Amino acid sequence: MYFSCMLSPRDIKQRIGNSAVQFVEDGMTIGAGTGSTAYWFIAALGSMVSKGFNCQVVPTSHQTEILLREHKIPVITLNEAPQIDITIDGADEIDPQLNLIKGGGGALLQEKMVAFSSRKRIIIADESKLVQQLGKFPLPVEVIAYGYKKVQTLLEREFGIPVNLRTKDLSPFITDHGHYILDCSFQRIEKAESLSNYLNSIPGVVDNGLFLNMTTAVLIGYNNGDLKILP
Ligand code: A5P
Repeated sequence: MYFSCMLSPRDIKQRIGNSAVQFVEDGMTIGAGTGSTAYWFIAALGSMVSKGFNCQVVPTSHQTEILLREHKIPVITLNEAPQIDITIDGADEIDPQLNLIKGGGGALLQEKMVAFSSRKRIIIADESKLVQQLGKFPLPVEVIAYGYKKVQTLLEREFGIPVNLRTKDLSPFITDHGHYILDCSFQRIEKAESLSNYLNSIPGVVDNGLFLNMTTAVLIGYNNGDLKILP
């Protein structure tokens, strides 16, 4: 009888996080992602730092900054970073061209700024994040709180889709930079580039969760324990 070995979601993420340290080198300035997969990369990096590995790290969120400090990993701000060598972060959806939806954790703005300033951008994710077409995961759009309902109504009418204000404990979810998030249920995003440009042209929109043409490589963890680097 054949038994296939299936790992738990937590074990897959831990395996991906441990393997992601293969991309970092001593002395690097590193961007550290946000979320439950990046958590394990930071834990693995922390263990290397405790053994003398030298690096400085730019966090992509307040939550990540706390985690880095818990692991005694040297933290610097984006302004202080001369050049970020590599950023390692998670994603919510990854299409065959390695375009992404990010922002499920609400950190998309800082994540995009740190990624944009990085020479290499590595995405770490389990196989559930691989999709043929972006859009099933609701696209987060970060907006300033003032007048957000106008943006919400515009997007609902323009695209005929549900657009929900993200909430936490029955109040609006507030991002690290004091903004709100509108989650847009497109289901299928056909023209990601023009959509992204359109969204970012609306007064009140700060940025959106489409990360296009930004990914250097993706490290994917499979349920059976395999790891694969794409492309
Ligand atoms: C945070 O805002 C997100 O972009 C995360 O990187 C993304 O949601 C992936 O998180 P998980 O690794 O927890 O799925």
